[in-house]
Amino acid sequence: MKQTISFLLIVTYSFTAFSQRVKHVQPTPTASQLAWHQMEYYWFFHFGPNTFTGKEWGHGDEKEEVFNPGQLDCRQWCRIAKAAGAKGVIITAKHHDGFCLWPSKFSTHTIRESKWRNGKGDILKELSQACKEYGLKFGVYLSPWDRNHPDYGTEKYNDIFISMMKEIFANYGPIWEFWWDGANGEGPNGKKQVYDFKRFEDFVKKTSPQTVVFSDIGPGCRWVGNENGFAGTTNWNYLDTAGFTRGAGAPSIDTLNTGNRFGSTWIPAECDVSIRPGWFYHQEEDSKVKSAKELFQLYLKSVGRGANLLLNVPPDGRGLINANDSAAAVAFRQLKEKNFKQNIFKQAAGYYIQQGHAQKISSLSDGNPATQQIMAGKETCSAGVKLKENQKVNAVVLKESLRKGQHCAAFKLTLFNSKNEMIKEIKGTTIGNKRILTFPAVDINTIEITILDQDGATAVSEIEGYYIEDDLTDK
Ligand code: FUL
Repeated sequence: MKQTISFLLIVTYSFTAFSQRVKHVQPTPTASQLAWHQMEYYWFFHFGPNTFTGKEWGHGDEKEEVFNPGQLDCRQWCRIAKAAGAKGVIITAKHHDGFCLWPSKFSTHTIRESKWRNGKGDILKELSQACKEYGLKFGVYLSPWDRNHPDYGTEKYNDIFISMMKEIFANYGPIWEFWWDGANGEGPNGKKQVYDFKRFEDFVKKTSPQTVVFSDIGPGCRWVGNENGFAGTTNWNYLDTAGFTRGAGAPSIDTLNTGNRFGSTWIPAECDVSIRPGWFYHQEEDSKVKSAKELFQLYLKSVGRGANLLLNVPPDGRGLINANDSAAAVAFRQLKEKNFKQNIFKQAAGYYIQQGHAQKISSLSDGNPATQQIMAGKETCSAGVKLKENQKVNAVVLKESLRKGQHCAAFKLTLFNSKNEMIKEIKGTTIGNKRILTFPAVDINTIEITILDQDGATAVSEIEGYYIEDDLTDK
């Protein structure tokens, strides 16, 4: 009898421990993904034959000689990207037309076949070097869809794709992010390709494990489900990928936009959007470049919702960034820096209240991402930052430390004035790397967060308050 009881106890204990473990296991980011979150904002360069033919999707039969950027200067691209506050760049090494911006041995449709620099030029080389000079991360977009390659639509093309990646990693690395576009149509012979993505993934993992691979379903980061630059106001860094494929078989647009709360893999969202209507440069769009204020709105809807912003700024037919684009992008940086320069709550007194018990803390206002406040319960704990006097505030920035996962599912912000009167309450769902909330300006001295729902315990690393130009608040 005694033996049966202890057996039962052991079984019950083990089962409980096991189910608790199962319940609490949440994916966490890799070191490269954590570093990727810190990148926040970087540039896309769409460049190739389309720049010269006016197309967005080249057919792959464009003559190589159309490609001739007489004044090409990758240092100019990087100088402007840097001046505009971007932390890295990603270049279309090969778009759907199959034209390679490096002299690949595995294609006869490359810059080597063009007249540009007598076929001796190499844009990946020039750009990767310029990135090193300007302290920018270097990333590569390589379209699996290829409307030129004669082997497209056959198993041999999978070998070709691997060989091209091999060339790129060997000659132009380190590659910080690698982009596989989900678009997949027919090749020159009318055939569609069955991609061996498992092999592609294994190849990158083995060759360059620190590279973050973008696609509809990662594995490094995911497409956000639209090309307007908006992440969901709920934005989980988790995604379920089982049963899904890239392209037509990807999760729904909504799922890509918000992620899956209980998703089994860490695959954060990246918002790709162009500064112009098209991805490639077209002169007739020179007057349609997004303004600094529009870019600021995009920033609020991407980085301000915990995603990264990949802004496309396409070089023109001279091989230079157009003056309209650089003016708007640099003005955006200035707007961003000016308006988020002064966290009014920096060094403010901080507190944490757990079931009525209050304690002083400094982690939420010390400007140090390494210090955090762990929010121990749902609706039972709050944390705040408090000034002596009221200040005008119309933007709050929350930061969640992601090292141990993303936890907050719903929160409430309560804003008080120095008479301890409640002035405003704002509800939100996820926080993630950064959550920016804007609202009509109020005079307050306290910002308090209460976690309404969470999985695990949210680690809030900062609560910041700003007064930004009124017409910059979220539209
Ligand atoms: C899409 C492509 O079809 C567009 O041309 C562009 O490259 C965009 C970033 O991705 O899927």
